[in-house]
Amino acid sequence: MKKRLIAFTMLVGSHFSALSEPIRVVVNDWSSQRILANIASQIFIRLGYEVELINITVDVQWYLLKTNRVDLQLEVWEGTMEDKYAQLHKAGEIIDLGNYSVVTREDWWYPLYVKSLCPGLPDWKALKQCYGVFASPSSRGRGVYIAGPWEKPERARIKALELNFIVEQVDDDSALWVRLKRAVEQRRPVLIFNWTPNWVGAVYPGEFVEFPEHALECETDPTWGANSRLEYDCGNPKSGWLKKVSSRRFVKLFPCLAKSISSFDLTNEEIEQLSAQVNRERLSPKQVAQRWVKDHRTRWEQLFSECKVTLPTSSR
Ligand code: TMO
Repeated sequence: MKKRLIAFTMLVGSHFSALSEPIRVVVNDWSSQRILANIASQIFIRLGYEVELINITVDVQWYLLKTNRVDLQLEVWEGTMEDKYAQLHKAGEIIDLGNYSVVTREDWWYPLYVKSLCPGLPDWKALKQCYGVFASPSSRGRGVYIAGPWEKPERARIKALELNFIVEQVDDDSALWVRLKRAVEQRRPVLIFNWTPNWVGAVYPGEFVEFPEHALECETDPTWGANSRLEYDCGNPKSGWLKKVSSRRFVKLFPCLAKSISSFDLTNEEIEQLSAQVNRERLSPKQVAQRWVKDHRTRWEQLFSECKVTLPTSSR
């Protein structure tokens, strides 16, 4: 196989050299990202490319993107990933393939009934009084905030805002939803990490905690904000971006795909509906992607129309 592909390269030029290399698409640990990774993969396969799905966490992905060992990350969120993204992008080590027409938010969140158990919410200052209702048997009276595995200095924020809380971190999104479901069934107070667009809000009406407004200086300048000695005395952005990022290798080897991906767009509603198919209809990310690719054929065929791999007939 390899030998044949090398022969093609000599025959038809560098455009086809890409064929000998699979496109490595990053798969992370929450539904919508898994689905988009599978959608891209399904499209690439239908166009004639070879694809590998690479399961890794967000904190591992940056180094692999920068060293060209993985190629494509379809969901980079401002609230949790902007620091690392900005650092690598500024150094020219990753490629920005553009934003979706999506407005994102990621932060502390609770189902609505919690408001009556902690009066003053959504204002974060309410948590200074009623942290006790969020305590668990092992938290020694402190409130418990249940976070996902995504990087954000939650403990730094708790410290800077002088909140009497501890962070309990779970492994992936479904672990968060298990905790949420259990609390809702017993109408117990619960504070979890959540985000939009996501399927959760349509099933469990809820709200984000309103922390002090986010600003870049909040994360770099200790004197900024309510706490004059510490950084992170603010919330995450309320209208954050969602973008696609690739390795440098990807745009060199697959310029046509890179161009098309940069025009690939989705709305908040579409991402919510996609994630609901995994979390409510219990389909796998791959099944959801197959359904999407089938139902939106004209849309993606148009977008990727220039990128189809057509081997010269003489080589068959
Ligand atoms: C990155 N995430 C959407 C899970 O916050």
